Amino acid sequence: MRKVGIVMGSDSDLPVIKKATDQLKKLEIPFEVHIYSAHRTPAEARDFALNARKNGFGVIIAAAGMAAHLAGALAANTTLPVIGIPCAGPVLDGLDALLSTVQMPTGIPVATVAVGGGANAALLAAQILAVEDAELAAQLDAKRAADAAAVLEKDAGVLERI
Ligand code: RP5
Repeated sequence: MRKVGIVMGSDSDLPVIKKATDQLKKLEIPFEVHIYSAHRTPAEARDFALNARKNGFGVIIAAAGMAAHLAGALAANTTLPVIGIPCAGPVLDGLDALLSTVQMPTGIPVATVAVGGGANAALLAAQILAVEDAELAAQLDAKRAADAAAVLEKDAGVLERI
């Protein structure tokens, strides 16, 4: 199976990345994690994206906050799918990062998840890899069924909680 490449702009993004790696571990999907910044280490970020396909990656997840250009900068240097996670910063609660990540120019797409959406980023990455992996697709179907069952269990018990 191809790996998921995870890049964060700063170690302060780790709590968001942990949500993604927790999901990937549960699904037994191989991944690598790096701290490369579009602004502080642009050469490393560029090299990672340029070489990602030949290094065995199938999809990239990029998390960054504030002027969050990381996902777009990676996407500019690869045609692998790039999933952007906007991270909440100290001033605008992530709206700055959301707009910086999602508003990509035509030709260089970034699939942007919710602010802090580490789990969904991992699940979307899994769904991309599952296009060509029936076993992984079955795991994702089973997770959906388990999640639905958990909601219905709560539905059955909701009156007792009121
Ligand atoms: C972004 O700036 C990082 O992704 C992080 O979310 C934000 C703040 O970085 P630090 O100042 O905490 O390193 O590049």
